[in-house]
Amino acid sequence: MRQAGRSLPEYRALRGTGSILDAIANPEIACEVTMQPVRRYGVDAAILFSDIVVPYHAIGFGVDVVPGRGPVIAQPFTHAGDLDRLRDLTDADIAHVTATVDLVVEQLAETNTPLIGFAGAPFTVASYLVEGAPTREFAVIKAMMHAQPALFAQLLDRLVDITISFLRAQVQHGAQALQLFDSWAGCLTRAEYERFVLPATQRVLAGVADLDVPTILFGVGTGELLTLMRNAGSSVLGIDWHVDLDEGRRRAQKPIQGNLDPARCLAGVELGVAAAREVLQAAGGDAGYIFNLGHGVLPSTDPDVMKAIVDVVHDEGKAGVK
Ligand code: 1CP
Repeated sequence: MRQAGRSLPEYRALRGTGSILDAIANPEIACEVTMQPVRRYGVDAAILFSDIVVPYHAIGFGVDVVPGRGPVIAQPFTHAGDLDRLRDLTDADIAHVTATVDLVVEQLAETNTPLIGFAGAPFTVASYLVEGAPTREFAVIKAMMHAQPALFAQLLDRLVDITISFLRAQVQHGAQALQLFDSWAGCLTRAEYERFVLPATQRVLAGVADLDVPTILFGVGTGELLTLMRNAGSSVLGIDWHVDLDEGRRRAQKPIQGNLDPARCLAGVELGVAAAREVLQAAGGDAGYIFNLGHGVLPSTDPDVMKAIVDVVHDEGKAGVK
């Protein structure tokens, strides 16, 4: 999740006011930001400080990440000619990312904490490239999907290749798990997901299968899609709070990660901890369960609430849930 970033004062102090892409381009800063939540909270894994648009910025697609808004594309993807702007990713393109992974892995070794590398799944990345900016409707990408299915498929094909290269590089430099964020897949019907999106996601996960690291596939509001997503090939499915944990697990038929509503972390330590306990209760003694929020930490979250939640998860984990 976009976790450390938005709530920690030490993050804001370090990052300043420029584009997040400048912070990501600097391995010392990106390493430090990755480490901040690990030090403060003692979480069981770190997630790399990067973003799903980083590889596309790296190949010069013309991406910026606007503070308070998110990824914005100067010239969105509109026609077949734009496929040429999505060339293969080379090691040199992402040397800053792999340098960060090197630094982080070295620091995490001291506490035996694994690093989760990540990428955006093809559909979610395509939604930014085609829409040009964050959207709630996904109208332009859905129109392309239906009106120009061949172009849409070619676009996703290009994104599959780039995503596989990006994920493989992170593992080659020491990431011990991978998360694939299909954050916005929940805007699709089951039929749309199955026909237009699932095959590309399957190809990404098949393209990293030989690396033998656990993979987590996550999306927001994907409760209705879980019985399809479980066929994508990930080891774990991430779920948000829209679907009850029990029901999510029944649909996923594999280990699940989630699903505390980040809004419930805004109600103070006591209520935040109570909300985390509800999730743990729902998880029961499931040995494969991974506690997480259902989406990123909200910017106004009090770090003391997060710390109390991590502590209660660890305490209860000793009693059987881990
Ligand atoms: O926070 C961390 O240290 C983790 C690193 C991280 C991750 C895993 C960032 C940094 N971004 C992401 C993934 C990401 N980026 C996703 C998938 C996960 C999710 O759904 O939250 C998505 C959809 C994005 C795209 C993005 N980047 C948005 C969403 C915009 C929208 O459509 O609503 C935003 C706001 C960003 C900027 C961003 N990236 C990361 C952070 C900490 C931020 C926040 C602002 C900043 O500090 O500039």
